[in-house]
Amino acid sequence: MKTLVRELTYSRPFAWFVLWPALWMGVMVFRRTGRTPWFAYWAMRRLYCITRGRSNRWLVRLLAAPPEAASPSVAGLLATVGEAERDAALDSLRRDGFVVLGRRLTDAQIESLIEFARSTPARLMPTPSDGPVIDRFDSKRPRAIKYDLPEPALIEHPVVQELLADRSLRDFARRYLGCEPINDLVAMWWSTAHSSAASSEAAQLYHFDMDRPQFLKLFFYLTDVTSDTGPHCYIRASHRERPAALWRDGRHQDEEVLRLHGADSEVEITAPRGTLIAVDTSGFHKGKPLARGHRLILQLEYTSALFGQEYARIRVPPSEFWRAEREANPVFMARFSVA
Ligand SMILES: O=C(O)CCC(=O)C(=O)O
Repeated sequence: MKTLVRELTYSRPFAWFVLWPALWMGVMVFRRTGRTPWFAYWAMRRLYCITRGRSNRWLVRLLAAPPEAASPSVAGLLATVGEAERDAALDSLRRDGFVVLGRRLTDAQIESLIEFARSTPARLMPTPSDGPVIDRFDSKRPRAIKYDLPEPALIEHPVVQELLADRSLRDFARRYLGCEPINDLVAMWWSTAHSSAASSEAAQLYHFDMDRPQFLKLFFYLTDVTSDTGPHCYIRASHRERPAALWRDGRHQDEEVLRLHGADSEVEITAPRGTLIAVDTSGFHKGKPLARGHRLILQLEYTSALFGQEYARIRVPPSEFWRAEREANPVFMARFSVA
């Protein structure tokens, strides 16, 4: 019965009579308030599956800000990447859904971020049955699979601020998204070998993200990542095409995804610490459960519009960084307000 009702929500009549009106109403509310009603967010996710992604392209045309004119020189981590190399990277990203952009952080930057991640209390996931839910990461005695660091503290870290202000990263995202990007998330977390069973909550089962109509995630590995220490895994090209049975929201078992996509479509992204990877996580991806050790990762997300999942609006202190960035980049910094 439950399955039948669920399947009904994927049907075309349901789409025409319920989902499209809900989405349209949500767009009107969003335009007035900057907030998306839950039913419109849900409708966006369902319609994405029913229309094979076309409804999201319509949303992007409706909501995204036009791209700023490209500047000939873009300072930052990708400044040394020539035009031809950058365009080849963008082509790979469009074709495969991800691209490895090489080792981009210095040892000093990495050490400083690791020090922050060790000393800052993080939220344990899944919630442990005993002891505190907020705790510092201890590599000798991990108490959970994931330690998620708090975003308000993270965005005050000087290296994170450098990355947020990095024009070359923003330029890369702008070219991929085809519009003026907005930052909608900065995240960092430890993954551990606390349990070998894949955790759905810690995103260790295949899924696609659909918090917004279009987005790009930049991941920085902050520890060396091998096949044993939790590589980010991606099903090549699954952001563009997928078998009919996989146009369904939710977590999917490895066996199902690999059977339907072909085992050779799975890529484990192993790389040394400091490596930058751009991923369109509207394709199937997951973190592989760790066999040993731990992994620290930093993520910056760029989106076309804040429509969709509830997002954090953060009041930031009136420091020079926030004042200057907020003023120079009102679209990119839209969810931050200076106190
Ligand atoms: O930990 C990972 O590599 C997976 C992360 C993930 O699913 C996400 O950021 O959307």
